[in-house]
Amino acid sequence: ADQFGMKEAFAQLGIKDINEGTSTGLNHFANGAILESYSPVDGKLIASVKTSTPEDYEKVMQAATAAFKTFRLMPAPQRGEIVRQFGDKLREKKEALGKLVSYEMGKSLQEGYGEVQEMIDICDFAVGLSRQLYGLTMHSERPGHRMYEQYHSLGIVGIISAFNFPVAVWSWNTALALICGDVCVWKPSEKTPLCGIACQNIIAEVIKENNLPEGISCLINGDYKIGELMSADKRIPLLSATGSTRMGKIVAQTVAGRLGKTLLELGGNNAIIVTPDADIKMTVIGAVFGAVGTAGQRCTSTRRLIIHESIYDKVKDAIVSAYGQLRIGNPLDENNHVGPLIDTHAVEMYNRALTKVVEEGGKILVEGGVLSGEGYESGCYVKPAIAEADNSYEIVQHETFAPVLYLLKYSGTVENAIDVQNGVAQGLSSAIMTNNLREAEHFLSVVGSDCGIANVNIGTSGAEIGGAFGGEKETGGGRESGSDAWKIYMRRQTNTINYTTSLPLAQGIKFDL
Ligand code: UN1
Repeated sequence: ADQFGMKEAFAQLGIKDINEGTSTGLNHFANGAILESYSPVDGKLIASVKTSTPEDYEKVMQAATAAFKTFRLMPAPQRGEIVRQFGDKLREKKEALGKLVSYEMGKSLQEGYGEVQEMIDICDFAVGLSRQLYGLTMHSERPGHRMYEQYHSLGIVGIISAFNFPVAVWSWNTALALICGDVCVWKPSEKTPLCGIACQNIIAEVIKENNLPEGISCLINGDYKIGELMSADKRIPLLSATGSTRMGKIVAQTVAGRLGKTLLELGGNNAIIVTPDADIKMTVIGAVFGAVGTAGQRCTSTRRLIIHESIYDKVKDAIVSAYGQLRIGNPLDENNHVGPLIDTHAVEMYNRALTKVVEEGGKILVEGGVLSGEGYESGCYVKPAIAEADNSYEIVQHETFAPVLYLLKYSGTVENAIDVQNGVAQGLSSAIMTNNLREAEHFLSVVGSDCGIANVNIGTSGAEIGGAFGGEKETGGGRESGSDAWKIYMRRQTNTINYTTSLPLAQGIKFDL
């Protein structure tokens, strides 16, 4: 039975052979081993995808190199028009692509649609930006001289993305890279290859309709070896990588070894501080969505709640009771709040975290566990869990990509809570729940949160694309999507022009011949 209309969605996305296990994907430049994609929703084999060999990689890179030579000559606003058409196609396919994301990755349908909405939003943002790739003009110290800076296209942008946002993160990079006149080579997660193929089919249509070379946006399905080739490849001036801190360190060192640029979006260990002045109802919604949304598999997922002792029991009871309302099950069924984890390995990590927190002295408040029986055949559905813990526990210091929330207690002033919040290796997202202006401003000040994202009276996840997205410390320091994140996709050139008949030197240096 095709209860959720997956067949129709696959057809719209140009993906063949649902549940038949036959090859799908791009027929060219994919002559490698077969990669099987299983849905965590029902455990079924969705399709088998051909991966690329190192020889295929080379062909892709040649296609991208050739495409860049012409694409960079297209005026930026015209490149914006290409991205506008891409955004329109995404609007048409939002439902189908959102469903595929939900089915292949396991996030709720609402969040699948939300992810495609982020793609549409970044396209709109990029279209406007295509007329605004501004450089500054400066006043020269020399008479009859003019100084300004301009931004030129950079070249091939490599994109390595993670399973948890299998389509949006690619689009954040691609939409900006394209208006900047770059071309893209994308390696999606091995866990979500069909999302990669669906996106490639959509953008390839736009490229074809505009008679542009396909090398403008390339897809390579493959394992970490493709990532290694990309990291070492001098033809890729910028490598944008999303994933674990472990992966990021390897990529960063290899790319730095050839003095290339990286844009890294790595792990988070995001906390919400709940002060005595917090609105409890808002806190519950923000914390629960933050902790269980995408089954705790967002980089921005709420992992720690740092609650003032004076309201600790009240907040704890409210959150525990909200967890009692959560419906766990097929994410395509909109009655459910929480879908499965990506695979059984993730389930193991989840179990390990729950064992570890107890070993370290934590107390379980909401029992976890793996669900079995009808509807849970994939073995990937787990109960969101809550444990009382201490920030010093090794497991609390670690990002577990699962719905495990740690409650931490603080006493005294907000400074103490900020110390706890900042007392981890990661620095992606953070939030404070308070109606106290002094606490809120303190949290946002230079001595406040050390994260790339700091929110007041909203949770840690669900950032809008208009702001720069990324974090500090072991999160990797990169910023993508909004604000001036586009600048990393371009090379800056400072130009000084002399329109006189003499050649005065800067700094007043005399040099007469
Ligand atoms: C991620 O988890 O890698 O802020 C990205 C959010 C989303 C993006 C998350 N807009 O939760």
